[in-house]
Amino acid sequence: MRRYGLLVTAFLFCQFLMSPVIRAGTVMGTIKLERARVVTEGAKSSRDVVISLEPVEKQAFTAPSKHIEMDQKGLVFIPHVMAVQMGTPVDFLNSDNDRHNVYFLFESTGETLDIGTWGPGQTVTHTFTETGEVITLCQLHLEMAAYILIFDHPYFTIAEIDSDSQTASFQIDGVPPGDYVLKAWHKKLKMKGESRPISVGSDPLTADLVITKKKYAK
Ligand SMILES: [Cu+2]
Repeated sequence: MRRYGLLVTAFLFCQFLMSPVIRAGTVMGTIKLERARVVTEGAKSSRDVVISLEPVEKQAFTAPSKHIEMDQKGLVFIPHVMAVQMGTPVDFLNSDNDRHNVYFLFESTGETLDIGTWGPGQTVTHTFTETGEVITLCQLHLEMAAYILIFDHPYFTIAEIDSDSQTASFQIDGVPPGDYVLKAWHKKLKMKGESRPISVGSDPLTADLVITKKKYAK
């Protein structure tokens, strides 16, 4: 009986060794600026670059149930740039001693949506159901603005441009092998070539890219 048990264990171990292990890949790289320089500090910061890997084959991804936050503090939206998976609840906080409003301008359609005006310490939760770029504004403080990028997949990250070197680096982990389109979004600049097809395997992949003024991007 004991010997039989050993045989079963050995058999299962062999099965384990032979089963194809699909390892998720990593995509990393540097972002360089060409014929452009950006401010990386303060409310007018242009330091954020949103990097995304859009799967070529459309799949339905379950959105995280964990809420993410956008605060309004010192008359500034924090963070200034947010990337979120469609369906993720976003909590809009008010940490000021003043009332704030939140309304969205959907870049692709030009449509707006006002989700309300609320006082200190209050929070309103909104869940985006469309992908794309959304400019977030406050009717009460016209200088306030933030950007929200909504994706229908979880493969994105935000890279920060360094003030001195004017470069950024990024890494996206846990990417299943397959074909993707690599894109970079910046509030003023554009990725050179606009997008790049890449094939992800189980080995880490390096994809360096350049962002520049719109007129030089193509
Ligand atoms: Cu406000």
